[in-house]
Amino acid sequence: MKTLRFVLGDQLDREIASLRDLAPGDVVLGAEVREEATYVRHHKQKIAFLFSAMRHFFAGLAADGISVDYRRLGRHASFREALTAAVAEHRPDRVVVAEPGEWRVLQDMRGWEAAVGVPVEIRDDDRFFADHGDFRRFAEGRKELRMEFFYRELRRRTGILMEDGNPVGPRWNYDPENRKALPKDARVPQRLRVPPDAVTAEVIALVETEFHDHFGSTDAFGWPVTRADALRALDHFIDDALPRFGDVQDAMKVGEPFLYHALLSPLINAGLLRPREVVARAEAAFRDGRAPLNAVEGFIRQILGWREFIRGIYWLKMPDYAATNALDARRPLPSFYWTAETDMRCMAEAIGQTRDHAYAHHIQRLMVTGNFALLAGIRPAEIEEWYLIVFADAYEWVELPNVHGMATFADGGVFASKPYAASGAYIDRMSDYCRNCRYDVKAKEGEGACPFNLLYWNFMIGNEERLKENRRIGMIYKTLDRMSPERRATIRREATAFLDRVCGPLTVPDDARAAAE
Ligand code: FAD
Ligand code: DLZ
Ligand code: SF4
Repeated sequence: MKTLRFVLGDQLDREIASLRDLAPGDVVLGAEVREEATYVRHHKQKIAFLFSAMRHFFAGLAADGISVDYRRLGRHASFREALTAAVAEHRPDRVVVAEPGEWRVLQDMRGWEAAVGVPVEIRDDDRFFADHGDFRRFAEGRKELRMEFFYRELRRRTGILMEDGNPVGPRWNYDPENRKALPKDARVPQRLRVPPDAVTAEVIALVETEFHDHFGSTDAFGWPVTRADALRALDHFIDDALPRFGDVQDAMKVGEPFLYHALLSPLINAGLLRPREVVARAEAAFRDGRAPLNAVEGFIRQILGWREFIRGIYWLKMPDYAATNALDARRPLPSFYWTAETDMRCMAEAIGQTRDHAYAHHIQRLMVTGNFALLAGIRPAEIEEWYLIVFADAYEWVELPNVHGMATFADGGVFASKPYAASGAYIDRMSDYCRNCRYDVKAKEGEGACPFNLLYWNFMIGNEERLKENRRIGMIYKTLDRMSPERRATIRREATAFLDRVCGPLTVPDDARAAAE
């Protein structure tokens, strides 16, 4: 039976389900299509990374004697168009594809069979530790969905960091040890950056022509684009950064975009690295005494815990998940999210490095750009689109729950027990940003006060009815109860003036807009 196997840009793994029973006579299809690069206007570096990784991957298959049909940008506008043309050309008996990472694409994929006139088999994407059924069973009958319990279930099931049925150490979680600020004399390791080869250089030129008006710069491009270089990057992380990853996992520093983070998410998400091998390498580093448990457990929890859990939430809750706006957030996204031109040093650092590297680490995403969006009440659709655009690792399955749920609480607490709202004090504790900022992090209001302080209290006042019954933030409302009405009014007035200036006026609520239409 002749099979056409369609491998998407984030499925660049020789062991992907769609290639598993590859037989002589089969054809493997790949396609650069404009729709995928423009359904949101992805960061230039993200497009360049993916196109270059795709070209290398398919060239590798061809070099191994596999029959490849690789269609470069310009021939087809969409996946469906590329597949239809390839089916007409190769006349296969069937098409095989692995399930995509986005609801949008799955909906389209379900219509491919009718469009191309041959059976289309959509296989589970089993690069993950858990499948959809595992997560559904975990979620069934639970009042609260918490990452920690799913993580423990996966630890037990896989035996990762386990001994005789118990967690090694013997705790499940070493997070309390992982919240240190960066010591003043810390020597941050040089990170592996792979300079563009000829393929990447060609793709960068293409991107600069075809997508010149997209966000971001390609000047500092340094992503590995082959499996061999991805494995080098993994080695480099395990040897040079993992041992300190835990201690200062939440720290931030001016001019240091990477610190001890893995920089592996674009590679894992695109298929160049397998989550299982990344976790196995980290565990081996602990077992061999090359990295401490707090670092290794902390790192493995990100992949075996958070990554799996986030994916579970996405597929369990979509498509309704994306439509909620639990805190009635209605401000437009400020323009400095695109320019990095703001006096807020923390925001300028996080956004500036995102423009330059298509990367910011977790705490910058959560507690700087995410926290601002939460406190300012940025419209969910706008902030979500920003996150989907700007990071080289962003696909909706992982971006959406992180933004809609974890950072902005727009889902009303599907899996977070409270909004991750923080004032400037948190950023000051975890970084040197505030020392380098024109605003005063100690000042709560008035000219020159840190906007995060003003917005934090404004957020708490504005959401009092929604949040005051929440056990995890009840204490804040006790403080608020002691605040004089005059001070509350000052905070509301100053915050509104600030938000009107940097974001623009409140937009019409979605339900009112719908009613008017
Ligand atoms: P490290 O900090 O070194 O962590 C190791 C690995 O753990 C990562 O490579 C990643 O595979 C995994 N991981 C860690 N945290 C998460 C998480 N919360 N969800 C899923 N995987 C996780 N990650 C993405 O891959 N794509 C996204 O689009 C994305 N958007 C995010 C948006 C927001 C608002 C937040 C708060 C987090 C987001 N994350 C996203 C999760 C996380 O920030 C990134 O995975 C991480 O910063 C990638 O950098 P790293 O490889 O250096 O990770
Ligand atoms: C992100 C992306 C981009 C920019 N371009 C392509 C492409 O041209 N061809 C392709 O196969 N995949 C691309 N991707 C990744 C897809 O958007 C991704 O496969 C879907 O969103 C499903 O996760
Ligand atoms: Fe950010 Fe406020 Fe610190 Fe400035 S003072 S860096 S705005 S937290």
